Amino acid sequence: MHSTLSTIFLSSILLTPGLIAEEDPKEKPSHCHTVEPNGTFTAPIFLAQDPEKKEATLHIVATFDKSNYGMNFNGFSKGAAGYDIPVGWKVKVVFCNNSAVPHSVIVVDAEEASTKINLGEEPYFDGASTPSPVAGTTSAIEKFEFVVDEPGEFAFACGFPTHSANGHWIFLNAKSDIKKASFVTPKEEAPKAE
Ligand SMILES: [Cu+2]
Repeated sequence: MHSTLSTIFLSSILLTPGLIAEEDPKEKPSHCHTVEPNGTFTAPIFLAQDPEKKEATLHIVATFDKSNYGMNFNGFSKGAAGYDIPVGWKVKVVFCNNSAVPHSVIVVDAEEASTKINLGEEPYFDGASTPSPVAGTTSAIEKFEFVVDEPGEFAFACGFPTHSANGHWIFLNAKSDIKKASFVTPKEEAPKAE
């Protein structure tokens, strides 16, 4: 199902120090991860893509680790990481909440993500949210897809009130000068608060 390219990408993610270190799979098995035969857990592939079809599949996990009090996607918050997507591409999102606290995903303008207390129910692009972004969902997997039809700086934000303003968002940059999608992480992660 996944291309070799994605596998290489996943390897580089798994080598990133600290990204999944706070997970203790023995104590807290995650339905958002794949259980390997030896009992270890593998993180989902955050990005798979087919540049010929102009399609990207994103796995966005809420409360991937404990950072930012769990208000993170894929271990990142406050727009510290995110996706670069070429304009015109279809984006298929698989959202998984790894927490008993409600979370959701809605695409909004980047500035709204860090300032608005309630992001509402209307995503920036048609179809670009989980089914009930304000209510959110607990421990569920939800899917949605949309077309990035204009360039700009957007965000995958949690629509549960107050979360996004408290940092529960990663960026979505729609670019007309790129030919491939990427999951962009900071080169050096700032030390996480204990
Ligand atoms: Cu949230």
